[in-house]
Amino acid sequence: VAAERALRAALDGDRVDSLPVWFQPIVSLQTRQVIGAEALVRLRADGELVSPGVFVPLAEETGLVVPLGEHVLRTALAQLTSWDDETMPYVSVNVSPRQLAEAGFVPMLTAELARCGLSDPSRLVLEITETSMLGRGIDLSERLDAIKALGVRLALDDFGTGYSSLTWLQSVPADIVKLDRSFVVGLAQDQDKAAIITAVLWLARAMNMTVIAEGVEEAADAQALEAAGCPAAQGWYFGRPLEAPALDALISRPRQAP
Ligand code: G
Ligand code: G
Ligand code: MN
Ligand code: NA
Repeated sequence: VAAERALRAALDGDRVDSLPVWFQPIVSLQTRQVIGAEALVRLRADGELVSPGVFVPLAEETGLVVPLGEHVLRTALAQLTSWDDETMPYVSVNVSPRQLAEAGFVPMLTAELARCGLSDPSRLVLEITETSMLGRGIDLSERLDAIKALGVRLALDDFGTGYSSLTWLQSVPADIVKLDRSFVVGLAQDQDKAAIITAVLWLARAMNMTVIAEGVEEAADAQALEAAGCPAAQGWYFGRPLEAPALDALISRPRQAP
């Protein structure tokens, strides 16, 4: 209840200050250069940061995820437009199931793309999860086709967990598969995880999708991913979610050999 009140107040007030959008780097495993970033919202209430793990589910239940999602998309697009495409090739934005199911979602996305003046819409990636598909009573494939028709790319988030199935992989016009961190943590010491990663890479490639491994915290896991042929990754080992200027500083700093 306290979190809901704080979220409502934040949406009614100065959103830039109370709902900052942070960015976590996504890197090429071969070059270790930043190839993109995931936008991750925070809630600042009474001077403290509340985790989206707490308030995003609550925003889903109450419907506040609609104005929240619009705020995140607008903020992320403004930041992406201010970055040239060499500094930051793309930004990836999470879209919750309820947000995607809203009738106004595609018109909102279209309007925000026009408003920010981004010349290449493929620099925007939307991350969706399989729960988006279940029991929503909407034709999700039509909605995803409409998003693709705008030139925006799609990523399957948390792939490999929960209800994410091969049907999902086959039925969604996705460009990117984000392999859940449960398959990445401890990969270097786990033959089964390595086998799963190899299989997902093979499957994704056959379907013209690229793979981003999530949750890389250790150098050994980054190395094992690279050896398996995984093209890209994100995780604390490469960088935590940061405010845009801090991410800029990280990108422009000469890289030490890992
Ligand atoms: O940043 P953190 O790891 O604490 O995020 C926790 C969860 O909140 C993750 O599942 C993440 O996808 C989700 N999340 C973060 N930012 C957003 C957002 O802007 N929109 C939605 N729908 N989910 C978000
Ligand atoms: O559900 P989604 O994949 O969007 O969640 C992204 C969340 O994962 C963010 O909240 C982010 O803070 C978190 N995250 C990013 N990198 C790591 C990592 O290396 N380890 C852990 N435990 N969490 C991470
Ligand atoms: Mn995500
Ligand atoms: Na994920």
